[in-house]
Amino acid sequence: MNQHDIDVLDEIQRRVLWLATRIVDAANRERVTGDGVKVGGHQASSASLVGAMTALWFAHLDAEDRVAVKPHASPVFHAIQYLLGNLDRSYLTRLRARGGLQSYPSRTKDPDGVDFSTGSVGLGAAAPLFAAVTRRYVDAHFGTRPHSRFVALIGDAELDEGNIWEAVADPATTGLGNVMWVVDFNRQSLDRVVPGVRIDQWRGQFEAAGWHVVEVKYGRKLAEAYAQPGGEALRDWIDAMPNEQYQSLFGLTGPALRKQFLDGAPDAVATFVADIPDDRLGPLVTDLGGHDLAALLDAYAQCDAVTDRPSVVFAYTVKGWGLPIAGNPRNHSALLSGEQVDAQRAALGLTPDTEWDRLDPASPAGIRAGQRRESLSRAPRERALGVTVPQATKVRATKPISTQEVFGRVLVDLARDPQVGRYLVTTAPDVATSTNLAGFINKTGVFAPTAQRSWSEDRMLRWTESPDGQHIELGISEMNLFLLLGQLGLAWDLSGQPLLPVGTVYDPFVLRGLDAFLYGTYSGSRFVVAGTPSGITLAPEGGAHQSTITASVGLELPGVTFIEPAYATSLDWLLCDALGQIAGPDQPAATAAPAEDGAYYFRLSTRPVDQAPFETARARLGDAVLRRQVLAGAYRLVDAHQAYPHLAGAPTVQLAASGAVLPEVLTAAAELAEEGVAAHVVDVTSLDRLYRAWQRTLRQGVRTATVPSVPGALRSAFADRVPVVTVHDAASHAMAWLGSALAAPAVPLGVDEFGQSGSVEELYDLHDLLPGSIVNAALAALSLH
Ligand SMILES: Cc1ncc(C[n+]2csc(CCOP(=O)(O)OP(=O)(O)O)c2C)c(N)n1
Ligand SMILES: [Mg+2]
Repeated sequence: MNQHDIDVLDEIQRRVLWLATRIVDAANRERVTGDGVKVGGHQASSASLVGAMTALWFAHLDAEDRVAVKPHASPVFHAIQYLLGNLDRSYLTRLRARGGLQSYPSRTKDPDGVDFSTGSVGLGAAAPLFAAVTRRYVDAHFGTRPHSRFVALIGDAELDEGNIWEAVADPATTGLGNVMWVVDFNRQSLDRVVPGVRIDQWRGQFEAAGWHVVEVKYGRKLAEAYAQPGGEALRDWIDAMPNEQYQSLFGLTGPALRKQFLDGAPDAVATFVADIPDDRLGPLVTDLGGHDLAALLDAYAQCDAVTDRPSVVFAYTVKGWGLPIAGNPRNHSALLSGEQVDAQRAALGLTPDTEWDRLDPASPAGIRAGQRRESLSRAPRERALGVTVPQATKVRATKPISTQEVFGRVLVDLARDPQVGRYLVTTAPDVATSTNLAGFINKTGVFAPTAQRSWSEDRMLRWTESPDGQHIELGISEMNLFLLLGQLGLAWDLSGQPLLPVGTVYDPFVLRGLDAFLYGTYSGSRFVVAGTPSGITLAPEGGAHQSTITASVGLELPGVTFIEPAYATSLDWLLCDALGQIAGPDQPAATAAPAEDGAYYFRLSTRPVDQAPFETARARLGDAVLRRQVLAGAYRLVDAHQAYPHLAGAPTVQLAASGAVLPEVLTAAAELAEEGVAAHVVDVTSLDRLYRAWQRTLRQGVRTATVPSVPGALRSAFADRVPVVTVHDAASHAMAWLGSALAAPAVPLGVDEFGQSGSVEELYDLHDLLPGSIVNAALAALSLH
C-alpha cells in the first residue's frame, strides 16, 4: 500500500470518526424521549477502534470474512456500512431508538449485516473462534467452503473475562490459522485507567496456548524519532513510564504537557526533546501504532502469513482518539458538547447541510468505498436444511427406562437415518459418556482435524478420532459448550451449511454457561441441548449436582423451548419434532403452537420410569391425538372418570407434573381414588409451550380488551376450575402459575431448598414429593376450593 492509498484511508477514517461520533451525538442531543432516561452511547470507545476498523473494511477484508465488533464500537460499524452504501441514511439519527440501530451490534435486529452479536463482553471475542471451529468441521464433512477469516475486535478489559481464556485454552480451538483477534489496547476500562500494562502477562498466556502474537505499539512518527541518535532514551522512557502518567498526557498541551512528560525522566530524554517545539511534542509522544493505518495493515498481513494457529494483534490505541476527550480517565461514557461537535464538523470542512453525506463518489475516497462495497458483497444464505426428520424413531421401551437413556438411543437411531444422520453433530464439556452420548460416539466417532491413533481399546466405547467424527469433545467449560452450540446453530449463515447441533451438559451446570446460552439464542441460533441428569432425583450426588432453578430458567429464556418429558415415546416425538423445526425453514410449520424459533432445552433424568401408564394413555387417546398433545405441552395421562368410573360425581382434583416425579403422582392418584377423590393426572411435557399458549390468549385479551379464552393446549389436558396440585422435581414456583391459568386453587409442590445426598425416596420425602404428601396437597387444594 503506497502513501497515496494510506492518505485515502486516512481521509476515510476521519469521516468514519466523525459519523460515529455524530451518530451518538444525535441520539443524545437531538432526541426527545420524554422519559428522563439518558440515551447514552460511547464516543471514546468508538474512536479508539476507528483506525483498526477502517483498515479492515476499506483495505483488508474479503466478502467471506466474518467480524465480531466490540459492543461499544457499534457506531463505527454502522458508519462504515453507511459509507459503503449498505445502510440507509435515515438510520444514522436512530441509534438506540425503537426500530433503529441497536446500542450494541445485533445479528437479528440491526439492518446492516452484523455477523456476530456482541454486548456481554468476552462472548463476542470467543464467538468467531467457535465459528472457525464450526467451519473446520463443516469443511471436513461437507467439502471445503470458500476461505473465511474470522476476526474479533475486542476491548483490552474484555480480557479480564474468564470465558476468553476458557475458549483460548480448549484443545478444540487450537490450530485455527483463520482466526485473528485485534485487541483495542487503550489501557482504559469503564471505571479507570488500568494500572500497569499487562501486555507481558497476556502475551505469555496467548503464546502458551499456541497463539501468534503481534504488537502494534508505535506509530510512524515515534518509530522515526527512535531511529535518530539519542532516540533510544525516548523509547526506553515511553516504555518505562507508568500508564497513568502516559494517559494523562492526552489531556495536556504546550509546556504543561512537556513538564508532565518529563516528570521522572532521565536527563537524556529532556535533552532529546529539547529541540522539538511544544506543538509537535504532544502529537509525537502520543503517536501510537493502533492509529497508524500502514502499521495496522502490516500487522494484519503478518497474521495472514501464519496459517497454523490463531493470531492476536495488540493494537496500542487511545480511548477517544481524535476527540477532545482523548485519554481522559472518565471518558467511557463521556459525550462531546455541542460546541465540541461543531468544532469537529468544521475541522473536516463539513456543514450542518453536508454533515451526513457519504464520501463524494468522484473522490479517491468515494471510489475506494464503491470498490469495497462491491468486493464485500455476499449472497444471502439458505437457512433450511431441506431434509425431513422422521416424526419418530424405532426406539421402543418395554422395561422401565430413564429419559437420559432414551435420549441417547434416539440419537443413535437418527444417526442411522440416511437423510438426517450426517447433519447431526454433538458436543459436550467432558460429560459425553455420562450423559449417554456413548452410543452416538461409537457410531459416528469423535471429530479431530486429522486422524488420531488410538492407544487403548475399550470395547464399550470406541473413541475413534478422525475428520469424519460427528462429536466435538470440549474440555470442562459450559461457556464453551454454549458458545460452540450457538455457532453450530448459525453454520447455515457463517459457514453455508445448516447443521443439527445437539449438546449435553449436567443440568445444574447449565447455569454455568447461561450467559453464553443467552448469547446464542439472542443471536438467532437453533440447537438442542439436554440438561441431564437433573433435580434431586439425582439423589446420591447431593446438593452441588442437583438442579432446582433450571426449569424456571428454561421456561423464561426467550428463544428457548423448555421440554421435560417423562416417557420414552413422548421424548422420541419431542426430540424428532425439535430437530425437524431446526431443519425447517424460517417459519416452521408449527406443531400445535405457532412458529417457534431457537433452541430446545430438554431437562432429563437418570431415573428409570415404568412405561405402562403411557401405553394406557396411548390406547385411550390414539397416537395422532396423543402426539399432538405431547407436542403442545400436556396430555391427560390418567383420566379419573375413565379410570375410576365409580367416582362419578365425587370431588375432583388434577395432579400436574413434569418428568421424573410422575410415578409418585400416579400412586397418589390411586390413593386418592381409594379415599373417594377423582384425580386426573396430567403429564406436562413442555411447561414452556403451555405458558406461552396461556400468555398468548391473555395478551390477546389485554390488547383487544376482550375476555381471554382458555388455550387449546390447556383445555385438552386439564379440567377448567378444578383444584390443581403441581408436582415438580424443580423449584415449586415454575409450575405455580397453572392455578391462575385454570382459574382454580393450586398447591405447588417442588424443591425450594438446596439438596443433599440420599436415596430418591428419602429426598422426595424431605421435599414433600412422596405420594402421601401429594394426597395431602390434593385435599388441601380441594379445601381451598
Ligand atoms: C459481561 C459484561 N460486564 C460488564 C459490562 C459493562 N462494560 C461495558 S464496557 C466495559 C469496559 C470495557 O473496557 P474495554 O474492554 O477496555 O473497552 P474500551 O476501553 O474499548 O471501551 C464494561 C465493564 C458488559 N458490557 N458486559
Ligand atoms: Mg479499554
